[in-house]
Amino acid sequence: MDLALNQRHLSQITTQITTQIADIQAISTPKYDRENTDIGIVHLGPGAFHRAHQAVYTENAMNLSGGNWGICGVSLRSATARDVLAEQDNLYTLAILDKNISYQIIGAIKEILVASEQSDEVITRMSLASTKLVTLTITEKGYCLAADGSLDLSHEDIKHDLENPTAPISAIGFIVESLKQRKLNGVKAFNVLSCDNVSGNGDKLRRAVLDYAKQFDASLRAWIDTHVAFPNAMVDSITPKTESYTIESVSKAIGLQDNWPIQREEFTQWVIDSNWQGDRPDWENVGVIFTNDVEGFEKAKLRLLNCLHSTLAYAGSLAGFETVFDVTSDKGFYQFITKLATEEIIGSFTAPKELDVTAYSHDIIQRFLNPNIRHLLAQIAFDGSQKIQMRVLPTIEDNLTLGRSTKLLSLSLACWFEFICQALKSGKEIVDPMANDFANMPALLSNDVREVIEAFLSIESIFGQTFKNNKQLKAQLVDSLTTLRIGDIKNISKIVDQL
Ligand code: CS2
Repeated sequence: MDLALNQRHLSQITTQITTQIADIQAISTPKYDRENTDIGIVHLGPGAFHRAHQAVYTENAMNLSGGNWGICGVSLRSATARDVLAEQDNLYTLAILDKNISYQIIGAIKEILVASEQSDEVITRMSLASTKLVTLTITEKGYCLAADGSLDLSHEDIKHDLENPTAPISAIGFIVESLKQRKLNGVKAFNVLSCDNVSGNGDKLRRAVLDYAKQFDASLRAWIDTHVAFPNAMVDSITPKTESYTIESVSKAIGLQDNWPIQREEFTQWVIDSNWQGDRPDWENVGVIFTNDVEGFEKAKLRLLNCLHSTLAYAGSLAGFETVFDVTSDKGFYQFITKLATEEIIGSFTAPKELDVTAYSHDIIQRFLNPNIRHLLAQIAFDGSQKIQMRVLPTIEDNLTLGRSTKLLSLSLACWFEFICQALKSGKEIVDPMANDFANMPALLSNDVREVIEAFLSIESIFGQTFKNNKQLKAQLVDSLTTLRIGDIKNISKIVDQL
């Protein structure tokens, strides 16, 4: 196929409806004047999730109401996205693969910069008055936080930026340096919107930014504190990484070569704190929920969807499954995560009054059974040392306080322990910012389960002080890990029954 997706071809791709057996395929293209739309948002971390979620809401907002809300994506390290998308005018296809299949060509991203090569251009873009919002998907580790939620000043990226503030490498460094430029030049501050799976993401980012600014200039810190909003937000849409089959199937469907399409489920949700002022796209009229109870929504999502995801990622990988669909289709694992959700997660938090949390939990598990989405457990297993802090540990902590069961949560945590231990023993790569730390902990190779548990719980940057001193939890973890090691995790029901 010689036709590359680009701006010139957009007019040729009319909204085609081709009917195929059992599903309708629709292809839509930008309805706003893309070539004359200016950039109003800088997004740090334009990975798969950003391009399938926030960029799509912004696209739909511009289709509905216009506005200069073009996005400049800033890759903090890799140049791949910039180089591939530059070949196709930064256009890409969103493939929604669910009961219905549809394709939407997204034009919201107008520019992609690579921070490690173009830091001056990034700061210039972030310092322009036309940039009203900085949004982020930098994953949990990108916040450079210490266990107590403060900025980790010993983090290598933060140390670099403190010594080279005008040529930063961290998201926080770029935010503060560009705000400093705006303050110096009398340009109104932008607002900052985190779109990561981090509880209290806006609050945590705000604290980190203020901690960083304080290292340089108290007046800059005070100016940011006064003029920049950091609303909390919850984001949700299951978005596997793009694989070669995605590129082939999407290019065939749209009749043009798209070298970087994005695939996603139909379900999508974005909940943003309503308590802030500032210019933004017409998001509320394209489905974004603005509320003063983000916390309830984020707890429901992190503790249910993401905890069940991580549980399946480790338990399912140990059992030899490859995808979320495969492992959820196994009756024993389906029953395990249903029991975990029903008996130990629901009830551990106050759900938003408008959310039927039982139905929400059931729907999440049904979403895992989407046969059109090939979501690799290995992808979800990345960065477990960061993810369990948002997804598993807060529920354990609350259940211990409330006197509720933590048996199945302990099994979930033990599955992560065993996943790490088996990777260390086999020499399999561990994708985690703490991979080197684990490799330097010989106790994790021990056959003595108690020694393994003590070693993990001693990692204060993950478990703080409380977990290692809780005898009940420690006993449950020893019981879970022992059962995992002597039993066959493929028969998860038997393991659960033995606990
Ligand atoms: C997944 C999330 O990779 C992971 O850790 O659990 O990316 C998950 O797909 C999204 O949070 C769903 O909204």
